[in-house]
Amino acid sequence: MTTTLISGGTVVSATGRVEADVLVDGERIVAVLQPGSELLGTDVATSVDRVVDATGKYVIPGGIDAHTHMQLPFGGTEASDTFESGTIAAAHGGTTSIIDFAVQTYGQRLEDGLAAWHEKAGGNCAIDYGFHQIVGDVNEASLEAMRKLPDEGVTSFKMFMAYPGVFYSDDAQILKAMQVSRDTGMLTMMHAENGPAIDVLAAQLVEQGKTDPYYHGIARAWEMEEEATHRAIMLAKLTGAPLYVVHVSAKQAVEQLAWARDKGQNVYGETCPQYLYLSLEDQLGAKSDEWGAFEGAKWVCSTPLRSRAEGHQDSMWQALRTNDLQMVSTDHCPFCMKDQKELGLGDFRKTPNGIGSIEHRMDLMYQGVVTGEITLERWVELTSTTPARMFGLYGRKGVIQPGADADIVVYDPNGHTSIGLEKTHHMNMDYSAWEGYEIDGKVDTVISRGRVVVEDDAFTGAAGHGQYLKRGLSQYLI
Ligand code: DUC
Ligand code: ZN
Ligand code: ZN
Repeated sequence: MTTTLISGGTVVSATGRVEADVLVDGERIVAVLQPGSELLGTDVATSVDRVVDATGKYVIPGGIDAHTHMQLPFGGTEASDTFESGTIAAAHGGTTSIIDFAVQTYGQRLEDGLAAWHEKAGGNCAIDYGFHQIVGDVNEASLEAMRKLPDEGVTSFKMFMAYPGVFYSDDAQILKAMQVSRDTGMLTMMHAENGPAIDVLAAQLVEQGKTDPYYHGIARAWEMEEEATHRAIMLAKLTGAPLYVVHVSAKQAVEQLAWARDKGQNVYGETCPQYLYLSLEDQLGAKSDEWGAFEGAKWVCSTPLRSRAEGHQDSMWQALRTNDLQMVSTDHCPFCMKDQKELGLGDFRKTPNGIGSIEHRMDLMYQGVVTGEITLERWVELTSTTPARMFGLYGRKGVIQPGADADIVVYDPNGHTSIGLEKTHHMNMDYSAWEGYEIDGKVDTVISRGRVVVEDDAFTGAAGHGQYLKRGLSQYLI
């Protein structure tokens, strides 16, 4: 087994920072040592196979992106990252675990949906991966099958209050699924937008000739997110199900979460980098020689980008500070402009919804440390430690301590990252949603279960190194 010492760095956790060396044996962390420690009378650095010099750098638990969609069939096409390309891009960006969404489509057996995802991911991932289950067809058989998901290491499932005719569940279906959540302890994840009402508004806009991508955000008004979030909270309260609301973007939705949490309800929420940095105004202003106003399709996602003038972005950062929101995931759902996003030319409703960010989440959130939005420790908590706790991986992931998997990122606060298609881009997309973003920090070295998978900007890992993560129940609930 290879032994590695990560020496000279500042080990940062969710609760503090300490100058320490981290000793790795094989796939696990075996010790967090005082700098220059001796083992059996010998300097540790001279007795290991490899030393990673982290002097002047941060040593953090590998990022966990708990919301990704590799190879998702959606919007008349398929998300463009495979499990291989998406996890290699993730590794470049300091993410060492993902939790992707296995899909049960309408009319499909739940078990078959999960099996299909194992088929897609198995042997192809560069980093460890787990699954949530999308329940796209709530019926007696799927409700029964859901009860067996924890045995498979799938301890959370997602339902949609949006996308009628695709993934949508009505309130009766949600209620029944939440009863399973209550009985099993599985976390209910909710896409909280009022889909039927949104579809009416979207059709009316198109009838008025308002077909540009910007109108996607107008149709998906924040009121639709606030209302659905409230409804999900009330159904969760009634059933006793723990609730986790995904891709929160509206400040009024956060207010709903905070209201429920203040009453002691097991209610949680994530936001994504796009809702912290990008805005509806940016989308309105986006025009290019190649695409004209259709340039805005690059940022069509759901929930949509929100108005900066209305203060949604500031509210997201604040909620991350106050723990009204607990985590940052990407909702990585990449599509190319060519042949994919361009399906929405002339009708924004036909634009595949999604943004690719898996490679940049750790950097974009680190920039929030630089600008003073969050602390260094909170950065680690939001991107690694809480995702591990929320989704039943803590102890093994999300922490640098003896016995944990050696998923470690050495991050250089004196480095610099220029994001752009021609610069730092390993996602399978023909554009970057983050073109031109500059980060005052840089991923230096990435270690996945003891193996160096990224160094000097080069991928040194292998597709197939990533293992399936059988997750336990959430370790975050009150
Ligand atoms: N939102 C997206 O933007 N893409 C995939 C699914 C979703 O809910
Ligand atoms: Zn969603
Ligand atoms: Zn999603």
